[in-house]
Amino acid sequence: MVRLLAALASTAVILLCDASPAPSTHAVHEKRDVTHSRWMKRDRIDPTIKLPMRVGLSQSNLDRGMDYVMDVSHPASPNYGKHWTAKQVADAFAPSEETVESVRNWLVSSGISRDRIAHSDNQGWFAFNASVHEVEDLLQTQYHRYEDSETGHSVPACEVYHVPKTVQRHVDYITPGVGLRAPNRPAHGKSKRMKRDGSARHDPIKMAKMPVRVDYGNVSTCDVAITPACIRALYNVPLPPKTAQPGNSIGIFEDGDFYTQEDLNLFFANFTPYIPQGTHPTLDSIDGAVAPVPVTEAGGESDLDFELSFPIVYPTNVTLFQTDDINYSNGNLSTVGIYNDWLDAIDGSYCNYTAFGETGNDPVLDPTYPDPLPGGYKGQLECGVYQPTNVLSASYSSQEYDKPEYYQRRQCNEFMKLALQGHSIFFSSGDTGVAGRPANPRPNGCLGSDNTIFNPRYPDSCPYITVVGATKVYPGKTVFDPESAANDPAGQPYSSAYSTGGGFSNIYSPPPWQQSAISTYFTDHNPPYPYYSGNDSLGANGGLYNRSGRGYPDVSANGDNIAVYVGGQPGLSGGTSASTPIFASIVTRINNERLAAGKGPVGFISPVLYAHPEVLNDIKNGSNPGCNTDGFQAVEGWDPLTGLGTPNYEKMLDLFLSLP
Ligand SMILES: *[C@@H]1O[C@H](CO)[C@@H](O)[C@H](O)[C@H]1NC(C)=O
Ligand SMILES: *[C@@H]1O[C@H](CO)[C@@H](O)[C@H](O)[C@H]1NC(C)=O
Ligand SMILES: *[C@@H]1O[C@H](CO)[C@@H](O)[C@H](O)[C@H]1NC(C)=O
Ligand SMILES: *[C@@H]1O[C@H](CO)[C@@H](O)[C@H](O)[C@H]1NC(C)=O
Ligand SMILES: *[C@@H]1O[C@H](CO)[C@@H](O)[C@H](O)[C@H]1NC(C)=O
Ligand SMILES: *[C@@H]1O[C@H](CO)[C@@H](O)[C@H](O)[C@H]1NC(C)=O
Ligand SMILES: *[C@@H]1O[C@H](CO)[C@@H](O)[C@H](O)[C@H]1NC(C)=O
Ligand SMILES: *[C@@H]1O[C@H](CO)[C@@H](O)[C@H](O)[C@H]1NC(C)=O
Ligand SMILES: CC(=O)N[C@H]1CO[C@H](CO)[C@@H](O)[C@@H]1O
Repeated sequence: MVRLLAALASTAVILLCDASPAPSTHAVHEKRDVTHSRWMKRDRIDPTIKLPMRVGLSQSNLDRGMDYVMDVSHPASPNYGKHWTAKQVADAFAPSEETVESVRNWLVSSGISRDRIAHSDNQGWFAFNASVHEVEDLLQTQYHRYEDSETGHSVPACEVYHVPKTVQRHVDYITPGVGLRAPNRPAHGKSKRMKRDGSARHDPIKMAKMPVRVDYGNVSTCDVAITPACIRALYNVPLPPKTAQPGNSIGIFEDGDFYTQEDLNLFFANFTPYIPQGTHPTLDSIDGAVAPVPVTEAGGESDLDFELSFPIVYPTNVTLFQTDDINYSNGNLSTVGIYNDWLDAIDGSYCNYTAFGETGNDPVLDPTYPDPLPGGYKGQLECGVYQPTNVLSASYSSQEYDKPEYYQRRQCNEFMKLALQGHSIFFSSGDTGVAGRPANPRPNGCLGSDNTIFNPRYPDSCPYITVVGATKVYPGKTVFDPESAANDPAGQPYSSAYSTGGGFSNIYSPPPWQQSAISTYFTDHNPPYPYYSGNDSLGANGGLYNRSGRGYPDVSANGDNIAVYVGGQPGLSGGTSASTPIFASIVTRINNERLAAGKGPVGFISPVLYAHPEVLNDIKNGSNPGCNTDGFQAVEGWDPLTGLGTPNYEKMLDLFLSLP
């Protein structure tokens, strides 16, 4: 590609003919409808230059993914719990023989001979080299050089291209095509570092000093500090089982934040003497990631995740999916995609998966391996090197707004495939209420020209993720009182304001298992804000949220005043970062019991929980302010800040043991 671009840059092309209109046998397949001020249209491309063409084939049955997931995850389905194998998943979605043949026949009959066409191993796409002249004929288009004003890169692209109507449904996308994407690295070696806003990373961990008045074994101080004893009391979790079921594990995702053994040891010694000193997660290091780190570099996210999960699941294994080499994970580089490398490592088929106009990792958003920087990971991108655990927990999220929709949909589809295979996936709902994370040009983290519109989270809005919001035991309350939604104004007790994330997607509509809960919410507890919906534009009618979007979170758990050791010091930590491993650990305990009873893991649990909200503690008090509003209110039933509520382990266990 580098050589091609150099050739383009040095070739002056003067060709002024207009493309004649495409024949009526053809249809527009893709047309660029966004104008990118960053990209400048330059000269036509020399017709003799060869382009590396790739035709992504339409996957079969993509539109049936939701039905397939319902079939194995809905408690009323006769196939409940009959999770799919990786091969069943691959076969169900591979392009059909008809698709492969139709596209190949079109190419061959257009003059691209059979021996020039390569077919990817995963059946997903065709590749061939062809001259610009051939491709312009094939796609009834014209190629120009487009120059990226920020990096100096040039890419060949067209504004619109056509394919025969008879093959259109078999083609996902063609590159080079309308897309304008180039690596964010400068073309001319000069380093112009793009500052990242940290938006792809975990919410900043909030820490406050540990108050002196805490009796660690006594639940009477849970309104001051949440200890493992408080969590057991809140959610009815008995002390951990004596034995762990082989192969059962909770997998925790980390990127750019690292645990330290010294903190885990201090925590175990003070709060959970039944966990031996030195107990640590099993490290599944992805693309050169290293953990643990010395206590001086302890990460508040990782320490919190393990100090919450071990007390609930021990002696069950905890797996650490530490992701990305130090150059990418320390946030110095401009890439902002973080889950794709993890998903590649636990499902090799994802590395080359074609859908939504993209194959494999995104060249702009995702890290590139081998990492060319000094000290970077020199291996190839790791594909399928680890097994995904039964439960996956990630306390990292950003905003839908930060990533292109095709990128999110491709990734969401992978979460769907993991759900089909029986994995439960939990993400945190964010710590900024109905707003997103503040970052220029959105100082309050809200959308629209006036920064007033609520800002939904990514990847939370993907319906195949079970999203966890945060609750709190307010001062003066006990673990036997109902909890409230977590909302701390600045200084109480952390230095910055924190309110549990929640709202409605601008991308996905409510999945079938959630529809009735959402409509009950709107009927019985209509929020006092104007909204937009359907095909309305963002913010139409003065709307602050999308009334047709998937609502989140799905559930919640405590996420405030959590007792931790970080950097060798005791303290209080908070955030939906805490809620997520708590909920995920409780589900891991349930898997342990199901496995002991000869059953499979619970898999994707949202459909069961929406059908049986009685196994959760409904949270009916509190709000999640943001965007200069009070946010939403916690009410009876599902609401967009505490979901269906917090876990009641005994009730959940009975329910899940009663299912096949
Ligand atoms: C296209 O050409 C490049 C460079 O000559 C070559 O490496 C590649 O294998 C070719 N691709 C196909 C599909 O023939
Ligand atoms: C817990 O603390 C309360 C108040 O300090 C005290 O009354 C109670 O006896 C303690 N319970 C236990 C089990 O130590
Ligand atoms: C826990 O993980 C270790 C290391 O991978 C493995 O040897 C052990 O068998 C696992 N234990 C269980 C109960 O699965
Ligand atoms: C990268 O970021 C880390 C902080 O995460 C900093 O300590 C380090 O100096 C940075 N390295 C470079 C080369 O900028
Ligand atoms: C990449 O990592 C190496 C080793 O830690 C470090 O020396 C180098 O400064 C890093 N480069 C950047 C750009 O962060
Ligand atoms: C609102 O959500 C729906 C999903 O149901 C989506 O199709 C639509 O584009 C969203 N509207 C806006 C303005 O984002
Ligand atoms: C949105 O627009 C599409 C295409 O114009 C139409 O099919 C669909 O019914 C519209 N949806 C709503 C909710 O109005
Ligand atoms: C309701 O939540 C507020 C904080 O939003 C808290 O101050 C109050 O104590 C809670 N009330 C009850 C009855 O839990
Ligand atoms: C068959 C195929 O296309 N394999 C590719 C899958 O993705 C990895 C990582 O991007 C490549 O190295 C393989 O060549």
